[in-house]
Amino acid sequence: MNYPVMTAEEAARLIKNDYVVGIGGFSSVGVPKAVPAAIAKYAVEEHEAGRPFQIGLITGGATGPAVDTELPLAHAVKFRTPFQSNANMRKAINSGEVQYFDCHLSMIGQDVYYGFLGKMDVAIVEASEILPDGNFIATTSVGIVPDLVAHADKVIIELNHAHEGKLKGLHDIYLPEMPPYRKPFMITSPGDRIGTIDVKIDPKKVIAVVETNLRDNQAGFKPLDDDTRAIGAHVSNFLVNELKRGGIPKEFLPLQSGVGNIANAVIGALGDNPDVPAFSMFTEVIQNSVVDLILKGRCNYVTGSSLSLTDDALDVMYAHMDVFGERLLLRSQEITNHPECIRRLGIIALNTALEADIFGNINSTHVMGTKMMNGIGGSADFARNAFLSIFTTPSLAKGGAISSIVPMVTHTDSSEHSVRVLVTEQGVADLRGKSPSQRARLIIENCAHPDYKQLLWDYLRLSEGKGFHTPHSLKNAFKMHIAYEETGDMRNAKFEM
Ligand code: 0RQ
Repeated sequence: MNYPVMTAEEAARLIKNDYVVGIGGFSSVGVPKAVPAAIAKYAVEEHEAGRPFQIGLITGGATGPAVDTELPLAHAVKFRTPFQSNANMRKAINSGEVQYFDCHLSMIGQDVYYGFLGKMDVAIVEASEILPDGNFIATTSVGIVPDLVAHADKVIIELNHAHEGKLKGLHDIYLPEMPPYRKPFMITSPGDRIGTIDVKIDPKKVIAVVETNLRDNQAGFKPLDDDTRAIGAHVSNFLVNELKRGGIPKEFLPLQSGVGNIANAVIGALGDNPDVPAFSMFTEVIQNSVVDLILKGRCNYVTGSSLSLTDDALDVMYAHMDVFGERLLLRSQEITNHPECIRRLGIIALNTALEADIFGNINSTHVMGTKMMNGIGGSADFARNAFLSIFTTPSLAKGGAISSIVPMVTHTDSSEHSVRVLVTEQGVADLRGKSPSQRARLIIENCAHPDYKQLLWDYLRLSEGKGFHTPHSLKNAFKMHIAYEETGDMRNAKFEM
């Protein structure tokens, strides 16, 4: 196919002030890197010339430094959706410069093609190969790329030679029909294919191809500490006990694991526990620990929307494509996170909280209820629909000045109705079939840090016996948070009678 080839700088000039731009990529991999960085430079030039230049960004999820560092530093972003995990973008969001619309990741692709987000002027996506018919092979993620190229008026493709010839056949691309004509997704086991290996595109839309040779440069993980080790051990022991008592079928069930250090450590711990059978994963982000587990035969199969791997882990995968080619599949996030698939397959979902309240409500996104950390991501897609939804968090943050177990969360991402099990380094609270009062007792006893147990018991006792189903005291519910803001330590909270 004879698409126009040009430099990133030339392609950047095709983007106009006020454009809505779709950016491919997911969990900071498979992201176009050269054109967004060139747009940032172009924005600075435009601002220096006294002309306005800001664009709206619709992405699949986190989009890495070329997008989430360079563009906010150039003050070039008007709005962004749906998930980011970058200090510069976070700062721009929390200062009010960027309007941020946080959204369940299973829904953003469909929001695009339902037209809920309006017209999209240009999509910029990364490809590892352009096929003779003009369609292309994606790179290390799928995200919402099929939706973006279907919906955008025009498309710019970054052809990244760093992955040339390595990824063909690893993708399963499927774009659902519009309701009321949508059909069931015929996925009854994690490896079922329902689509094509390439992304279909109308060749008339392609206005530029920019050639690159750039690795994803994904950041590594923090080394395991005692807390993450303990959380991993609690989760795996809990699942082994469930298996023994028949709470989980003897075949075991596919796992989903969230993003970040804790999620990566938990999956590693599950793989290391000989009593946990070799498992499959139906997840959103494939992190480093999975590569190791596949090679050890501890993970039979993994399907996700991105290979969120450090370069060395990706090299290990590329060196063993005979193994990974049979055991790994990348899909769009609408499929990996779809309630239909999650419920049918009976996923065991493992996600991370910033804070949990004593009744089991989870805040994964808002520090002190106001400052955005990353976004809800796919956590609630999985939590709401899983066979078993487990949330983990260390019981303390900021050196102990914050208790992650609080009377009332300052923001709710996954509610008490979705959360089945809460795990901290202190222990496990199995919340299934328990009333709010019973849940509160279990969470305080099993999950709260000893430094905060008495405070939380005091809170519960203040509110109990007053005829409430959910024993809260509205005047005291945020006293711990207020104590942190005013004195720098939640332990200074004083409840009113
Ligand atoms: O901040 O590094 O400045 O000290 O939060 O905490 O312990 O490093 O945890 O990397 O596992 O991330 C929930 C953010 C956890 C992530 C979250 C501070 C703490 C530290 C990070 P510092 P850790 P992790 C599907 C799943 C939502 C999306 C999701 C997330 C920083 O897991 O974004 O699940 N989840 N997607 O000090 C104030 C508290 C705190 C706190 C921790 N209570 N108050 N700060 N911190 N607890 C996949 C996708 O969606 C792509």
